[in-house]
Amino acid sequence: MEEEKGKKIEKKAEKKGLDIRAVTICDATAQMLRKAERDGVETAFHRAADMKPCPIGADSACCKHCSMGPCRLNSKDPYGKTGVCGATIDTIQARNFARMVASGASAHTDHGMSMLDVFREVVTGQITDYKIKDTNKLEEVAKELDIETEGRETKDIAMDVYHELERTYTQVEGEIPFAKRVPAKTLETWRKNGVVPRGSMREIMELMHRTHIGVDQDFENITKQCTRTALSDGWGGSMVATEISDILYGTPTPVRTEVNMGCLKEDHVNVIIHGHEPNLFESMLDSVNDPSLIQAAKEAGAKGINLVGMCCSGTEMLMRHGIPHVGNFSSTEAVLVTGAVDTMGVDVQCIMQGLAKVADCYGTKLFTTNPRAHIEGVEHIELNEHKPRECTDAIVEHAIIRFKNRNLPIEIPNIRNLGIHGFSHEYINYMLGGTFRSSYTPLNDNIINGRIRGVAGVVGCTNPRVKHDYVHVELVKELIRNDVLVVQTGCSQIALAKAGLYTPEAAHLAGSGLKEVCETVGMPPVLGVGSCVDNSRILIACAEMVRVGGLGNSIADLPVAGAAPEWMSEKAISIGHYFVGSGVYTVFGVHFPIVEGTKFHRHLFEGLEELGFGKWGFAADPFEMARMMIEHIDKKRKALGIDKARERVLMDMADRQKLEAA
Ligand code: SF4
Ligand code: MSK
Repeated sequence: MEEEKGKKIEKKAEKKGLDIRAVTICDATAQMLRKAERDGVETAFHRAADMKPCPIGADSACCKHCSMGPCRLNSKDPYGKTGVCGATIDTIQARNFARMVASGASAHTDHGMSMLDVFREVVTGQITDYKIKDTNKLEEVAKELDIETEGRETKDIAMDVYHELERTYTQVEGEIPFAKRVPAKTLETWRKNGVVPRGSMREIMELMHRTHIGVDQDFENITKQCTRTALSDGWGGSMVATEISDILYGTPTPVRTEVNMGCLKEDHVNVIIHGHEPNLFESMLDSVNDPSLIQAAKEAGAKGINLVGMCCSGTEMLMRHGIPHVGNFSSTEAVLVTGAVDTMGVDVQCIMQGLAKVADCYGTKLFTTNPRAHIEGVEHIELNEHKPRECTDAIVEHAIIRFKNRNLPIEIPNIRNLGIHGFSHEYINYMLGGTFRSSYTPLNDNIINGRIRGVAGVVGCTNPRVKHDYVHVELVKELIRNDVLVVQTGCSQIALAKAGLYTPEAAHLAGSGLKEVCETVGMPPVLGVGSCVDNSRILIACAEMVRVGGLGNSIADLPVAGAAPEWMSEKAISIGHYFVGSGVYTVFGVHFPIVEGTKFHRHLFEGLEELGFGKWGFAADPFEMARMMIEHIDKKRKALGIDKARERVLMDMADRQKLEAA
């Protein structure tokens, strides 16, 4: 039976024969895809090549919200017919888009609420394996929330912070706590448009209600609730997840570390953690440092235990502890093809079900750990935060057994890329202003004087529907070449780290203005700020740029833009929409799930900006994407009256001499 199964996979892979150079620019992934084909193993790249996306679904021109349907409209003639209930193309698209936002926002807010649960239990002493590590940050957050800190015990402050932040999720009426962080003019726009979030549970519930058959059938009104829900993610669920993770596990500061598959070690027991919640990884860090487990690994013939990360769990640990990272979303199956991974522990989000089969082929032990996320046929060892070591020690023990029984050839791509990661908002503040006057003032000054043209957030997933890492890398290179400082999170951060842009030396790829700033401060032209939940750090940075002054009164005034060039998840849509809701022009790649030329399309791509928000954009090509973002940044510079300063700063010596002679 097993043999038959193997033969079937082999046939499939043979039949497909991917053009590997056309699907990825990551050399390690390419090497492993070649090996996978030799071994007869299928990956998402093969499945993507084998399965054409449904064109009607891709354009979001179908609805299955009730059993009078499913109803399929024609994206070539979108107003030619309606659904059985009479729903128009605009209603159908807006509802589909809204449900993506609801799902994405729920992923982040559920994650954030779990972090808050752990925080509460730590504060009350029910959980003892995790501790409050960053009391300074706790106090800073408390002060922002108007909680008294002077002369009070950490525990009392923490409990007040918990109660206040719980409102982010559960509050039925009133504005969420971190609305306090939103620049006044941006908040005014939100209030005017009725989109200041209440608790995220309420917002997500209402959005799901409104997208039910026969409820909200006005695309503009649906979009309004979409915006409110997405903002409850960005300035709510995600922001709380980031802040609580920093308080519990430490606020990141720059750390030199390596990425790519070469971080696996053939002579070590290799353990990978993949997913999104830091609780699992933090406990695993303790497990792999436990002398008795290290001893057991040595007795099994290994030189030690090698812990590495993947996807966003990996990016958080890279930022906080300098743990090496072996690859982003599209490489999660490929890394198992090395045969060197003894166990992979996963928690929530972006865990491909296909991992189970690939792990099986190479004898890797795959474990699910979160009660929300089991995989059929995969062993589940639940992480109980009251005794997390039971789970993580067990995963290491299984890894040691697998190491001892390794019986397949191992091939690890010999590629590692050194870089500097860990630029939290707090550190950027310090880096630019120094210990005694930490501030964003130097950043704003350099934007005003034109050395830095603007700031771009380039974030998000990778997607086997497009050439892996290519759009991220080319887009970022083009932006920095044009003096745009880039901040990054998630899988995009890892794409650029693999491309070698996380070193101060990469400043030579930047335009002359940005290069000068990087060289003065000693920073790379691309700053990694964490996992996809940590996009909230970019919101905080935007708010700080407004607060420091000189660049307008709202986030919508700033010369900034955002992009998710290879997005794939519903979380990405929620993130994109909270940036748009906050005032940022946000460009997505791959494919935008809307029929072009419809009223809903116009509303997202133009109408929202007219209401004082940001707006959506789309381009599949990285150079076109960069052009659109730079054009927007220049438009904002002009509106601020700082466009001339940039022209002056970019004059070269010959230009200056000409001027002086005149
Ligand atoms: Fe069709 Fe309307 Fe039902 Fe959607 S809600 S499936 S458009 S009948
Ligand atoms: S892991 S959401 S593929 S960034 Fe956050 Fe990467 Fe996108 Fe998942």
